[in-house]
Amino acid sequence: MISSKSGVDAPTESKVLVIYTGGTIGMVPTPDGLKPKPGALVEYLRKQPMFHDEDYAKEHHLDDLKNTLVLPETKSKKRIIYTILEYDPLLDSSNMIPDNWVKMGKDIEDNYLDYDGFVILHGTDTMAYTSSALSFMCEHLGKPVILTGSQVPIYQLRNDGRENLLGALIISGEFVIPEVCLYFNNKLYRGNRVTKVDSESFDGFSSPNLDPLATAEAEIKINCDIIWKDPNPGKFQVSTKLNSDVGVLRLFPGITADSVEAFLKTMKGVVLETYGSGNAPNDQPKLLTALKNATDSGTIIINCTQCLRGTVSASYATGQDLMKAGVIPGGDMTPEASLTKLCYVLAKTEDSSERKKMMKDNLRGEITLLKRNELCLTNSHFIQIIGKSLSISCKEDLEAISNALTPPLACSAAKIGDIGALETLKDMGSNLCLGDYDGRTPLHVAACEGHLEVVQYLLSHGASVHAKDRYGDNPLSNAVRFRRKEVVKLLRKTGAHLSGDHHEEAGTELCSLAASGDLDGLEIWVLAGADPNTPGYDGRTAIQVVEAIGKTDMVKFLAQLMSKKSGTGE
Ligand code: ASN
Repeated sequence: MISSKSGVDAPTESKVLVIYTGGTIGMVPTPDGLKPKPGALVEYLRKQPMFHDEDYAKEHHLDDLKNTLVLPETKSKKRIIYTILEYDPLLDSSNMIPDNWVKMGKDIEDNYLDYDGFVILHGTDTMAYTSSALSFMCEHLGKPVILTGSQVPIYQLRNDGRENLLGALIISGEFVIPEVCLYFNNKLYRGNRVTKVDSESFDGFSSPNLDPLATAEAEIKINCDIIWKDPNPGKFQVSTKLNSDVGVLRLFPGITADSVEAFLKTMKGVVLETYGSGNAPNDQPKLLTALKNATDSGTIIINCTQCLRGTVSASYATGQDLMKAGVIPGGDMTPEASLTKLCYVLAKTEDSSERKKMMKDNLRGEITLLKRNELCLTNSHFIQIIGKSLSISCKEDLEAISNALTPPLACSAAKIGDIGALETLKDMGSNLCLGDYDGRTPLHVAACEGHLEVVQYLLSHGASVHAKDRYGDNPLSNAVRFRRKEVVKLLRKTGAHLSGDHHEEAGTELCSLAASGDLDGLEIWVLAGADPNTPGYDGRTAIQVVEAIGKTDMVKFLAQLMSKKSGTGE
C-alpha cells in the first residue's frame, strides 16, 4: 500500500527539493531561439498564487529561506514547501552528458535526509535518458524522485509546464513512491520505462510496456500493484561511477559487417537496436562473426527492438542466431534504459559474467522478466528459479523432490538450448546425466534439437553417449532421426554408436533411403556409422538397390561415402 503522507497523525507539511536543470519549461525567446533564463523561474513562481502562498510563507518565516516557496493547501490539507536549486548553467537537455546525471545524483544524495521528495525540472529531449540513468544510480531509493518539464515555456499563456510542475510537486510531497519517475500530462511513469514520442503534443511521453504508476484526474490514483518493491532493502546511496564507453547501433537493411565491426571495436557496451522481436540478418556470416568476436572479447551487447512496444524473444532463427553470438536479449527494455543500465553496470563490476547477469536481471523494474502465463518448463527463468529454490534446504524429502524434478528441468533447459539454466542446475548440485520418466536425458533432447553447444557442454560435464531411453534410442539415433549432422559428427567423435536395434535396422533403412533418392538421409546414417554394405531385409545392399533402379549418380555418391568412411578407419 502506498501511504499518502497525510492523515490524522501525519505532519501537515512536507518538503520537496526542486532541482532545476533547464529545459523548455523555463525558456524565453531570444534572437537565437528559445533559451533558459537564469533566475527567472523562481521569481515567476513566487508571483503565481497557485505556486506560492505569500501569507503562509510570511506567517511561517519561509520568506527568510532562499528560493523557498510554499503551495496553497492541498486537498488533503497539506502544505508542500519546496526549495528550488537552480543549476548554472541551465541546459537545453540536448546538451546533457552523463556528468550531468552524476551531479543530479549527488545533489539528491546530499539532500536526501532533509526532504520528503525530489522534483527534477528537465528538458524533454533527453529526459527519458536521465530518468533511466538516475533509476539505476539511486540504490535503495525510499522517496520519490520525479522528473518533469514541458513542451511550452511556463511563461506563455497556454502551456503544459504549470500542470506538470504542480502535479509533480503534489505527488512528490504527498505520496511515498520509492522510485525515479517521470510526470507528464497527468501521468506518472516509471522513469526507466519511458521514451519521448512526440515533440509537440502535451502527451509527449509513452511507457509502452508498463502502465502508468499513477494518474492525476479528479483524484490522484496510484497503481499500487506495480510500484517497485526493493527486493533487497538497504541504505540509500547513489552510485556515481558511470562508464561512458557505450553506444547504440541501429540496424538497417543493407548495414555492412565492416561498419558493424568498426563500431563495435570502440565500445565496451552496445545497445543493438534490432528489428521486430529482436531479429537481425542471419545470412551474413561476417556480421554474426563480428558480433561474436566482440562478445568473446568482453563487449556487452544488449538486444533491443526498434519497435516501440513488445519484447525481444527467441521466436525466430534470425533472433536466435544473435543469442548464439553472445548478444544478451534485452526483453522489453527501452533503448534509453538499456544504454544507461550499461553505463551503470559496466562501472559497477569488471567481471564479465557478473556484468551479463546484471544486464539480464531486473534491477529497478526496467524489464519484464516473467509473465504469469509464461510459467512453463520451457522458460529459462522458471527453470532457474525452481532449481535454486530446490537447493535451499538439504532435508531428505526436499532432496528427493529435487532429484525427481531435476531431469525434466534439465531436459527443458536442453530443449531451449539454455546453457545458463543448465549451469544453474549443475551449480545447485543437480546431476545433468539423469533421465526423465521416459529415460530421456538432457543429451537426448539437445541432440534432437540440434543444439551443438549444449551437446558439447553436456558431454564435457559427464553426459553419457550410451544412455538409452525407454524406446531403446540413444542420443545418436535421435540426432540421426532429426538429421542433426554436426551433432552426429560430435557424438561419433566421443564414442557414440548406433544402438542395437538401429544397428540391425541400418541395412533396411539405407536401402529405403537409397530407393527414394534421399542423399541427405544416406549421408547422415553413414556418418552415424551405418555400413552401406549391410544387407536390408531382402538381402540386397543399398548399393545393389540403386544399381537395380539405374541411379548412377547415387552409386557414385554411395561409393564416395564408403571411401570417406574407410578413410576414417572404420
Ligand atoms: N530542447 C528542449 C530540451 O530538451 C525541449 C523541451 O524541453 N521541450 O531542453
